[in-house]
Amino acid sequence: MKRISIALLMWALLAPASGWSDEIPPPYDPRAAHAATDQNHNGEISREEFEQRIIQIFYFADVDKDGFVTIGQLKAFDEDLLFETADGDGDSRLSLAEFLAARFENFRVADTDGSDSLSVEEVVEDFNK
Ligand SMILES: [Ca+2]
Ligand SMILES: [Ca+2]
Ligand SMILES: [Ca+2]
Repeated sequence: MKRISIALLMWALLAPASGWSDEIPPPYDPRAAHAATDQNHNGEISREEFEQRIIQIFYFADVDKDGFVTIGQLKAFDEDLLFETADGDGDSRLSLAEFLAARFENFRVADTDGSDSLSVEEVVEDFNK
């Protein structure tokens, strides 16, 4: 089974937006992904911060703005989501609700101490497993 990492998801919008010039960052840095998603910089990604990120990615991926993302649209932003698993009703496209449900399942798994938030360590651990 393909590994799902939420760090990859959180990284998704970071690289194109930040306009690196001369220095090419490593392709996926879970610490940078965590920092970018931790909006209030308290060292933890709350459910709200995580949800905001998911919604952001959904609307970026939904290029034709029909409220659904197809596998082709999503791959550009979230290449490691298990699309078939996330597509609960099997119509080959994901609603925001389906996307959120799939990603919050990942959140729950990554939150190993059950604090309802993700520390840097939890994100790094999830990334490395
Ligand atoms: Ca936070
Ligand atoms: Ca669907
Ligand atoms: Ca936690």
